[in-house]
Amino acid sequence: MLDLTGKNALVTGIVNNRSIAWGIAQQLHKAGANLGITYLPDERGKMEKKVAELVEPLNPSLFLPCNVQDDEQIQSTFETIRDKWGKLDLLIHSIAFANKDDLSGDFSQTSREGFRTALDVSTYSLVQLAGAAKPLMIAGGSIVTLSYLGAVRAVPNYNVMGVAKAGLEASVRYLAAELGSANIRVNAISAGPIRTLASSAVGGILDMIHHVEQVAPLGRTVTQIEVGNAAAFLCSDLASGITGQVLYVDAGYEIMGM
Ligand code: 0WE
Repeated sequence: MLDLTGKNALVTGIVNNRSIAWGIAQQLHKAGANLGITYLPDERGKMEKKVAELVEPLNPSLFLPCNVQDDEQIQSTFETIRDKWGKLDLLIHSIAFANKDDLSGDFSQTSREGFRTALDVSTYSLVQLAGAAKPLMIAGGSIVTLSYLGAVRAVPNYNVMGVAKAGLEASVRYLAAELGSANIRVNAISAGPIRTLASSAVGGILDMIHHVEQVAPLGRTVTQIEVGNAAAFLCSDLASGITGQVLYVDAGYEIMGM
């Protein structure tokens, strides 16, 4: 049923075994996809080593540095995909960053630089990766990005990231409208709060998770693997009629009023 054999998938956004992208990569691998993994390079090469060790069991056929703030790294990532794979089928965008100072306190005090950084890394990167992927998705394709409820509700402290995710969800719709004629689908998964490297750096994340456990219909939070399963579905032919959507994978939290 859910079969991704013969599909080439580029997965961005893995930093450790708590990353949502790691849950997605595992489930794409399980469904038979051929994986390319990107990592955010640092000066010492620590991230390269760490991510390489983590993803080794998934036998990625490409493993590439890709800092989305560096146009040349994006260009060379997609040149390598063209040279080594010839075509790309699936793209997972699981990247976000805002300065920690901009994720608490008064939203009205967000600096121009902080606003720019959050939207550059978290929002524009989807547009740029999709634009680079388009000419390589010659047999059609599926692009999946990760959003959060803070895009459409004022979640305390999410602040500039809420604006970035709102822009991300709008970008999903504009990309879907453009790329549909090439049979490329573009969707977002709005995941409930999960303990990851990013969220663990946020004060009060455990209280938020506890709140979700009280309110969500399923009485719990979701796992990276559950998000991975939804991503595998959106990547598969089972979702051939779905594009431009935001799929909530949040144990039902979003539907509740109180
Ligand atoms: O999108 C996210 C994570 C966003 C994020 C988190 C950090 C923390 C550390 C982006 N950049 C940074 N930069 C850092 O330096 N989530 C949905 C998780 C998250 O982040 C929050 C949340 C939730 C939930 C921030 C404030 C309030 C709630």
